[in-house]
Amino acid sequence: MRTQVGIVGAGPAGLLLSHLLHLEGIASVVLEDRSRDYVENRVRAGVLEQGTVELLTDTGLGERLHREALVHRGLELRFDGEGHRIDLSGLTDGRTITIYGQQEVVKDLIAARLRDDGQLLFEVSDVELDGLTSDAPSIAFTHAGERQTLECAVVAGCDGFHGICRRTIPDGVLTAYDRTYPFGWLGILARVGPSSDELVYTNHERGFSLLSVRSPEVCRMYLQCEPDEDIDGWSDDRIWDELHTRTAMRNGDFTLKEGPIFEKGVAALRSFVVEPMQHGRLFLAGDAAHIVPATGAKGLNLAVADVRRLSEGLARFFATGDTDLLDGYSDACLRRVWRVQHFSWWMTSMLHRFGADPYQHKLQISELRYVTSSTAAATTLAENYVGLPL
Ligand code: RFL
Ligand code: PHB
Repeated sequence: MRTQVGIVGAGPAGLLLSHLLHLEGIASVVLEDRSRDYVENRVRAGVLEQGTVELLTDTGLGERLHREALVHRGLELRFDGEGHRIDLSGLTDGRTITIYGQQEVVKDLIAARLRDDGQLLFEVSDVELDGLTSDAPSIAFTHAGERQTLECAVVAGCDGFHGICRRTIPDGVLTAYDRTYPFGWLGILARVGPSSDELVYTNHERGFSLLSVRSPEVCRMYLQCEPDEDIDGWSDDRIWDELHTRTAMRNGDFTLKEGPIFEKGVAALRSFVVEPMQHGRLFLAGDAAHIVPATGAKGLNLAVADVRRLSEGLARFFATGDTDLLDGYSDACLRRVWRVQHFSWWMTSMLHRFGADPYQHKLQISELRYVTSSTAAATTLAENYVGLPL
């Protein structure tokens, strides 16, 4: 098999890259180790920055998104039993965020690639990269019981944090930076309408909680938990009790609506970056190169920003042979990556319980009071949350 760009991973990064390259007239093949059904139903992110929505819209992926997604103009920070609204739009010249499940983005991307005769191979195994520092790299893989080789000019490593592309790069090439957090998130989906018009991020003495939404009938909610929390210890009743406790308002002015829970899972929180995001003809994009804790709602948006740059560099390269944009890919992405690393770490630090440390809790409350009372501080949160034009 032969193509121009071999893409490993059919998450948002790999699929969107394949779509953007197609619009530039560049051929690609996407290799994914899971089934189509699995990647279309994997529940993850929900918040799209305006820039992400604009890119999806401009490239023909906005039809269902604009029909079904929810546009939000603010969010709430809740602490000490009181809610404080951050006017995201008012503080950022009218910019908004859009709530649309990551798996819906993935479904739309897969539909678009298949409509355009894109080559997506699901359930491949034993992916191996070769010749990365030559100008003719290749990807060996097994599909439907048959070992095959994909010859290409460039490999895009879009295979997420646990993928093989980053790990294929020889020792000594990459520098890794990371931070783990002493907690995880227990996330649920419930069949119930939202209890609040906007997302509610709560700092409570029993731990962080987040109320989000997917549609007028489905809510997404999270609780801070142990990083290795056993989900079997969490009955539906226990989850609702904990959500009620953490989101309660001192004046009793909030009612959390309950409904049947139909999805539960625990995710660890982690910050991670490798530099550079390139080795020879291998370019890393999305979670393969960097991870942020979900508190800033940035991971998917960062993956989109990476592949937008990568597609521009590849378009120039295949049109002219010129590698200047590709050579600058890693540095250009890393500027945004580190801004988002800081923002996600900051939101996480401000909103979670780090053990019984009364001093740190006092600092958090002081910072939350500042962010919710100073226009300058609120603007910092708002402009990062809606997405900076880096
Ligand atoms: P993905 O989505 O992990 O896709 C990688 C794909 O590669 C496949 N793969 C392989 N394929 C072939 N061969 C191999 N050896 C392979 N190894 C792996 C995998 O099966 C998979 O299909 O990475 P990508 O495309 O970079 O996308 C990144 C996003 O998925 C991620 O950053 C976000 O989900 C993070 N995130 C959020 N981001 C946001 O922007 N806004 C949010 O509101 C938000 N909330 C979240 C989140 C992540 C969460 N979890 C579960 C980690 C909330 C949660 C709870
Ligand atoms: C979500 O809706 O899944 C979501 C929203 C905001 C976050 C993280 C996840 O910060």
